[in-house]
Amino acid sequence: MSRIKSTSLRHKIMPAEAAAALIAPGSTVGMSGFTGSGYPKAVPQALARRMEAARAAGENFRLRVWTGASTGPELDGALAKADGIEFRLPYNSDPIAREKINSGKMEYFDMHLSQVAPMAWQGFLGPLDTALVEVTGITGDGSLIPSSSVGNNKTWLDRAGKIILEVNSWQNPALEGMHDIYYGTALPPHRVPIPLIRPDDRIGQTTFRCDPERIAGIVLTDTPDRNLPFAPPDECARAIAGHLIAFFEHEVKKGRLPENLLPLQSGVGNIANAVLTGLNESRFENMTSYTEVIQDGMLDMLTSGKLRMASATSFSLSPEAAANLNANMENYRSKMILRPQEISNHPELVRRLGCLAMNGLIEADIYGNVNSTHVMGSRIQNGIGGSGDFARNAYVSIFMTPSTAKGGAISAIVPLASHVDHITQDVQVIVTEQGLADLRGLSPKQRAELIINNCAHPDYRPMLRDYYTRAREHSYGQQSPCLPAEALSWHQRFIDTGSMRI
Ligand code: 0RQ
Repeated sequence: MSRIKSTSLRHKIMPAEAAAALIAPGSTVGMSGFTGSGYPKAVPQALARRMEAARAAGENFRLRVWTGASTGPELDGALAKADGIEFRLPYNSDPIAREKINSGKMEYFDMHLSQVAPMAWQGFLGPLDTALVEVTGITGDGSLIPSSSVGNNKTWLDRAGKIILEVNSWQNPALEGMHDIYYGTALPPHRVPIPLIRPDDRIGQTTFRCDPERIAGIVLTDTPDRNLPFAPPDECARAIAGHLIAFFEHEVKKGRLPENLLPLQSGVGNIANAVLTGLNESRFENMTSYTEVIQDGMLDMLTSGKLRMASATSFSLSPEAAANLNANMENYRSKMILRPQEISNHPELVRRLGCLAMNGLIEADIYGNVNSTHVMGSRIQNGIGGSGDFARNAYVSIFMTPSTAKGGAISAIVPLASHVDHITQDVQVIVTEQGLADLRGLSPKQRAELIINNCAHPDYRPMLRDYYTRAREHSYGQQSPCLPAEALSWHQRFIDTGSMRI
């Protein structure tokens, strides 16, 4: 209750069940949440109980769910388990929801994360009935103090017919002041340049505005974010980090990067985290980041002082790192800025700042086309997330991966990607534990030689070379030689090895 300073709003406090009852079957709900941070926890679970009860009574209760990015088991997990999500955007990493999508029971619109808010404003996504948003508190004038992610909340709060808030007292009240909510975006022809020149510029306000008339309910919660541990960097991750840091050193020596590099963008997952650990142990100083997510490695870099500041839209921390952040929020707050995802991932800003984009992949082909999303071309893993926002607009667009998956049974370097998220023009560097391929300025054939020699696992190089040689002989054209039928049959091996869940 003390988190709600606006006394005129306190009468709207209600149990999660009552708030869930305000959401009608079939409606569209814009929920907070980004990489397991700042998502509503109580109302989605109450909704899941209603969905289960409806199903037991032979009724259908499903929702259209929009978020910032991935959430947690209390939201995506609970709703998907209750078969309650009819349609989902823009990113998912929940295993139960993934199964529903891949078994054809849930429609999924996988989007560039920077485009969600503009597309909602343009009206292409349809009306938004309810905003369900976790906040840290409500100020005396009714403004909302954002939580551990900002995501698309500004847009949901402005556009939804009604608003349900979860005020989570687990979130540290000292988060107040860390956020930068920019209200200057507009649709063409009224769009103007975004006045952000450096990663640490503040261009907005620290709170969300919110129309009190549309607040239909407020639920008090005290539940932690989903905080998953990171694996400590193994030999493979360390090797990838080593190649990348050597590349950065080379670029500095050549005068193509400044001594303190350029703003870092780092994807999620263990490899990305290991690269940050490597950078923390490197000779680089005074670095900055302009990224989506602040993960453990970035927090460590802020602690050591190697990273001067971090700009993002959310946290994605292990339980230990979350506890450390919570205990030392006062120290970290001045070095961090959380922004709406349309700003953290904005192509104009990524291009202007010259971000060094470092993202993961599922497979890359020998010409440098990257598949980030679909196993065997059809089975979604997570989604494109912010990788496209950054890759196309980065100063250097880097993709990193172990050279094999599934214990060595599958090569991450293939003749022809079974699905393409990032075309060859958007992929400038590929790095595996085997080595790094700097593809800038190279033709497709030159790229193929380099990727096979530098990035593929030695076990797979002969097969890839054999494919490439035959492609050179039999291809219709010699710009990007290929044998399409045979290249795609390469993926048949995944089934034959028995290592895929089909
Ligand atoms: O499956 O869990 O069943 O074993 O894919 O792979 O090795 O855990 O790798 O966590 O780094 O994720 C591309 C998915 C990599 C991620 C991707 C299987 C593998 C495993 C996951 P299992 P790992 P990571 C900013 C940037 C798109 C979004 C993005 C991603 C599972 O980086 O989602 O970049 N990227 N956002 O076994 C078959 C292959 C495979 C394979 C891996 N070649 N064939 N299966 N797998 N390679 C952040 C946001 O946007 C929020």
